[in-house]
Amino acid sequence: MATIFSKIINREIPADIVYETENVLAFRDINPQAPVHILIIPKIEIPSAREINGKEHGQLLGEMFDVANEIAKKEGIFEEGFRLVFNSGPNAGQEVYHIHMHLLGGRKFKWPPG
Ligand code: DGP
Repeated sequence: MATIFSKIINREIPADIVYETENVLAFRDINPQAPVHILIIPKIEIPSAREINGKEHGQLLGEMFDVANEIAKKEGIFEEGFRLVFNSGPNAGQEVYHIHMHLLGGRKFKWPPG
């Protein structure tokens, strides 16, 4: 089902887009939890990480990680490190059911997460 992220992909609503490939789009989170907080999404609609399987989506997932590393370098947080998160389903607090990788950086994070 289409979400607000489909509207961002289709340029129907604005977003601060930082990176784009044929298959992947990355834009700044509207409610940043760190100095760098970017969402990396596939252009195809997949609701959550629970619908991922390696055979079908391996290439796409690999591309999302390539994009994350590329952005981390551009944002100057590659060496110091960063966090990549997929919130998947209700207990993880997923709000938008279009799979997205959070790229968070620019500060130190705690573990375990809240
Ligand atoms: P999650 O809880 O993993 O589903 O996170 C969804 C994130 O998406 C949340 O951090 C806020 C962000 N978000 C929701 N709507 C918009 C939007 O319209 N634009 C942007 N840039 N980010 C959004």
